[in-house]
Amino acid sequence: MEQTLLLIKPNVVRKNKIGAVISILEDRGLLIKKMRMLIMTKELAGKFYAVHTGKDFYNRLVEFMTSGPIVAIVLEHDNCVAYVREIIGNTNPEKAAEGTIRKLYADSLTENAVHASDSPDNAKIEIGIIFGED
Ligand code: FUP
Repeated sequence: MEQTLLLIKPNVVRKNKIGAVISILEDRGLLIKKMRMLIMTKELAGKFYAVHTGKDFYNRLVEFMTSGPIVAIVLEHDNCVAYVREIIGNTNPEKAAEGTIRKLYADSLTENAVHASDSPDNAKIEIGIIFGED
């Protein structure tokens, strides 16, 4: 069964909405296979967001992602990557559809509540970065 990596970002943790986000995921039938709370180091954020190195928003993104605890979750479902991307909504919360996690809990384009892998190949890479061999 296909898996994806979802990150609940620091703004959601600060707003006490971890449970609200997890409820949406479970209510949509997604299975939680692994979960851990962690604080991203600058090094881990650099590895995770390597494709964005050098972009104008990169420093802002790394500062935000290392600003407090995050919750990392491995989810499983048929067609999981595309399904979860639909549930989280557009990267830009102003463009996200009603009822999506980003529409509900994002504070800005950078503080956009959650991350989810954008392809099955990236899901494998990202799960490896966060969960390693466990
Ligand atoms: P997504 O795959 O939806 O997480 O979006 P991207 O990979 O395009 O962007 C990664 C993160 O960079 C986003 F979650 C938010 C941040 N970002 C900005 O802060 N500014 C931008 O202009 C684009 C992305």
